[in-house]
Amino acid sequence: MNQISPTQWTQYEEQGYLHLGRVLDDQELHALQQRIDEIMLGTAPLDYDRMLMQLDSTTGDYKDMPPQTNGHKGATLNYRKIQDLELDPLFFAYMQKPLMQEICAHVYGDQTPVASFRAMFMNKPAGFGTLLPWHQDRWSHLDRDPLITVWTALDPATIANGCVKVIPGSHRNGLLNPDHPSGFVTAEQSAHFLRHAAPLDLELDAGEAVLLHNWLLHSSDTNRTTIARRAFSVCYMDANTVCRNGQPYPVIFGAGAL
Ligand SMILES: O=C(O)CCC(=O)C(=O)O
Repeated sequence: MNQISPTQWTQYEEQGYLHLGRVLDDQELHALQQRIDEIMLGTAPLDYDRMLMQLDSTTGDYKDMPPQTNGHKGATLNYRKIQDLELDPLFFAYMQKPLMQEICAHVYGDQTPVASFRAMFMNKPAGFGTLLPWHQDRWSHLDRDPLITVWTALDPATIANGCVKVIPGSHRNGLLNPDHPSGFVTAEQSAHFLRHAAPLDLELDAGEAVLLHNWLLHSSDTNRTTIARRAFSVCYMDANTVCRNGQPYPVIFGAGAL
């Protein structure tokens, strides 16, 4: 039986986001929380040289972020971003849950193989976190746009610790800055949209997830609390997508799936 109703899909199409509710039970949540901390501390049995890792900025300013490069950068919980988490069996199992398959089949068609463009830890370490400016998720080096992201809270995501904010319905304007390599919009563009629609804070409990249309304008603030805001963000795309630099992507559902 489908877990997402036609009414919910209509809401998603209108608003560009959909609360998926609790998607991890206590045991699964605890296991992922523990595993991501092990990955940050360098004690997980993974090939870190195959993983993109980035420490957080110390100023909260986007332009001050250290580069995101392959390999472990020291045992600390102050990572901002870690990609290639499909290499970890626990995160990979989560990516293949039936709910994710149902979402991908609805969006891309049930005969279309689906790959992950990125399986990414996004963190706002306690007392840190970097302000993420308004943007759409799109990448100009792909021959077609990945359409969806499932964003899962591994800690409570609140206004105070930098939950994701969205401008509901903004995905319906299409790509705002098609020439930008990764979907950032200008201050004038975001101000224009914010004059017409109030931003919505997507506060979630740990273990809850939200489905996001990749063209929905979103941003997130710094973390002013003593609680980290750990999250797992997976962008699912049509596995036929071709990357201009020839990079292969892991297939998650359908022919060729890992
Ligand atoms: O986690 C965040 O603060 C933002 C995440 C984001 O932009 C994404 O998952 O596409």
